Amino acid sequence: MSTRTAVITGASSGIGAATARQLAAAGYRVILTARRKDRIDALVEELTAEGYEAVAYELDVTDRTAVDAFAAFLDTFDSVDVLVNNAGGALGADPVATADPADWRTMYDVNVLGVLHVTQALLPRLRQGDEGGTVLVVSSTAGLATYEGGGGYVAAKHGAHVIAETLRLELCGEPVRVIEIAPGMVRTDEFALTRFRGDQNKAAAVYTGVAEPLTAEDVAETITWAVTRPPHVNIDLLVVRPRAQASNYKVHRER
Ligand code: 8X3
Repeated sequence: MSTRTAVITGASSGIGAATARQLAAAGYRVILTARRKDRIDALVEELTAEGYEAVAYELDVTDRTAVDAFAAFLDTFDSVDVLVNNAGGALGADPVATADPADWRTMYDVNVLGVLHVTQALLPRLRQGDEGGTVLVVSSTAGLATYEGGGGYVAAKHGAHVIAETLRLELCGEPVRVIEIAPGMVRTDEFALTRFRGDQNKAAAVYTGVAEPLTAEDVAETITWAVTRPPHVNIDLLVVRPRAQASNYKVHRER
């Protein structure tokens, strides 16, 4: 059997990078995409040195022309079996009353239209796999419930959640699974820092007193587990939080 291929967006750091490592270890040829080519080049070098098959491709998922060119590039591979839509993020934590519409637009672009672009462009290939294809959306618990200051990010992640739900209905009967993984509090190098525009104190405060937020590796394990189930098993939606977080609101913080 030929090597199965997995495409991971947002693979330059955090959950995306950890997922690339774990899917490679699970036997996939991994195609890493991100805007920051130097980061994915370094990761590809690391994976290649370990004997895995890995390729880096610079991609901004909000740029449809670039995404279509990426899909054409994938024609050189014999199959495209798994798409992990991981690229995304939050900008700001402002209330609806004062939030900057430009931030909302940016979040909609990457978290919703980014998923739409790559999924649409790769779907013809994902439909062709011998064992069927997998579209996985890394959404968030913000895609399932809101919180004050979450508005723009929550709206966008609800959009990503709706793409997964709708696509699963529309593809029913076809050999393509649609999986949604919704992580809660995950401490990565960049998520909170990006959200708070580089303010280290605000970013650190998100995790203050939380003994063990999830790590990128924890979420990547969940993604890898869902992807490696037999083709007839579709993990529709999996919510994963740290033990210290019982809901978006209820987080245990040690003093
Ligand atoms: C991240 C979870 O709680 O910051 O997707 O919205 S939260």
